[in-house]
Amino acid sequence: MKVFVNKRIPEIGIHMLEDAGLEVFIPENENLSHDEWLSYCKSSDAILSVGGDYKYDKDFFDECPNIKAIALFSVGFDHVDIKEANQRNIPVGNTPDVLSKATSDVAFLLMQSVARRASYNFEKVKTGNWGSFDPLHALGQELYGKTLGVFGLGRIGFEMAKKAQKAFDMNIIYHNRHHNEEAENELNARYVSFDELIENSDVLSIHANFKPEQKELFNAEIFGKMKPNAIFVNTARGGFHHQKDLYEALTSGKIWGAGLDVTNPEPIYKDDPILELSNVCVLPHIGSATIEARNGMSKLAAENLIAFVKGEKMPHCANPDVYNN
Ligand code: 8YV
Repeated sequence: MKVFVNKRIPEIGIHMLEDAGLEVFIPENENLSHDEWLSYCKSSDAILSVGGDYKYDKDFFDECPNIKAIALFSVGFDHVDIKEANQRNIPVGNTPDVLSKATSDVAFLLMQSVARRASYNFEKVKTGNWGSFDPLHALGQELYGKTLGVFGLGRIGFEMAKKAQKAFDMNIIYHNRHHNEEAENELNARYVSFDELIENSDVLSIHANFKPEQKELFNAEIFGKMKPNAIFVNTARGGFHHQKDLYEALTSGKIWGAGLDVTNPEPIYKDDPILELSNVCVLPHIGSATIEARNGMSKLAAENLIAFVKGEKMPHCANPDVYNN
């Protein structure tokens, strides 16, 4: 079976695939045009898909009828049309758990960076503007005893809530499709309606899987309902927030600050005015960018493909329903 891997990943997964007898193809030039990428897909049986740039939609599946399995190098699968994959009996593997700590670390980092205006102050130092001591300039806020609102309390949200509680004794409220009993028992997390979440969070952190119907859910109306001291943190998907509305909310004082590891669009335009704001910290989607997490992702992606080749269920499958077809 020929597996197309569109970018180099940590060796561990590649060795696992080769040891299992799979033929692995990684192109020399990793910055593929859409046509190059498609032609490699057409000549492969399975894909180990790295990054969110390529869409696996109806057109893709129609053009690549030979593709039998997809192993994503990500936990998110918003770039895959799961219904289309199910209809064609194509299992789609993902990489949960191994990146939960790393991604929640970035949410926690952004929360604190914004609370203490770290990016703004670093910029001042870099540009030679350390300045003289000013007791009133660019003061931060403390997070002790404040309320963290988690939108989507799954594995990553749980890790974020745990850290926030341990470090700052924060109260945890959350909104989800389902109750998270583990978080309610262990962290005393309280399930609230979406409106309650928005209105009561001092820090609002997004950790949900992104679905098309949630596109720009966090818009002017929602920012308008948030607390003026609120910090908005998005490490999930940029599509969750309306970038211009966020800018407006940040400049008009509707909210206090924002920490983004994901932007809308992604990458962010280099002249996006949000980058000029002193109450913002933006990172280039580095949630899972640790040696540990990326090794784990490589291993899980390989495990998924190896299970498929053996005729077994993928251990981490984004569309387990495919096995009921
Ligand atoms: C990846 C991610 O870095 O897992 C995810 O869903 O967003 C990140 O871990 C990104 O998807 C590139 O593969």
